[in-house]
Amino acid sequence: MPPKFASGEVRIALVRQLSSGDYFEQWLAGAQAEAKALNVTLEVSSGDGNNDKQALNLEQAVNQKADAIIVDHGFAQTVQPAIRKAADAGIPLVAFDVDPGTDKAVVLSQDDHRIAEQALGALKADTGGAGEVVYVYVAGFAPLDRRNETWTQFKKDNPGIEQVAQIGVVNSSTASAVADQAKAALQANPGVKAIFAPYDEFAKGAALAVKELGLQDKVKVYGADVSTADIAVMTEPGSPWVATAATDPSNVGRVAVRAAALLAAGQDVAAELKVPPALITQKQLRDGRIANMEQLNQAIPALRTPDVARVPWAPSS
Ligand code: SR1
Repeated sequence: MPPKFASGEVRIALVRQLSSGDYFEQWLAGAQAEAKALNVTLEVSSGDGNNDKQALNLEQAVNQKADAIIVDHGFAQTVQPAIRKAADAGIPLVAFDVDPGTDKAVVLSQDDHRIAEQALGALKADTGGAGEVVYVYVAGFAPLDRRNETWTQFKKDNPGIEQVAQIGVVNSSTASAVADQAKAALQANPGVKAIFAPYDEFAKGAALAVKELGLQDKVKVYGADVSTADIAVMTEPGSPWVATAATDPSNVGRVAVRAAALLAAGQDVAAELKVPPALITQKQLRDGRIANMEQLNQAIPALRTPDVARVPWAPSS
């Protein structure tokens, strides 16, 4: 272990845009566990959806000369100026789900095109590639924008798929806001067969709307992300949420901290790191009696990616 790490002097700033919801909570738990294992201090801040606040937090991390910075989500125009300052100050940076605007940062993502491809593959298999679909999307979030690229191509490749409504909101109560929007969209479009909702807060909201309208035999939900709470929603009797494409968010948080730690130690890290997702179906969860993330990780060992940004001196990763 490099001496700076052994003495516990290394500080990594984690500068988040969002922190509420299953995905972001699991991600943070993984990041904190990895920081503990590597004996580094993780200084966590969140903009809680306020982009100006996130930019200020990032400026602060630069001014306080963190040994490395992780920027977790964020809008390019608000975070890129401070990312440039970090680069100019020689502070290594990992950009997760945000475009850093510089090739000096390591870019980490979950392979969002693949996430969308996997979920849409399930939608296509179930619908036969034809039918009315409600799409849930909010522009500006890099992972959602990449998933949207795949959705746009999917519609071109499958002319029988008709997007009859686009809904979406990201705030501190995303799932319930999306549920209200989804209800209205379903009532206005009684022929809908599927909802493509590629973020678990979207999928939870969509599933709630379908159930509240009693449409679960007609309308199925195809989502992204997974958590123990999501597994409960997917497997409950009559759930319309039939497939999700996901990584283990806590594993992704671990990867981000490992990459930042390597950079803080002056080691090389690939310019781009991608954590591959897996397709998880309702049938697989029910058949395998999978009720939580631990059981899911046992069933799908590929969700653990210890070789992505492996830290040679780590006790175990
Ligand atoms: C508002 S962006 C939400 C997405 O960020 C992460 O990439 C998760 O996968 C989630 O779907």
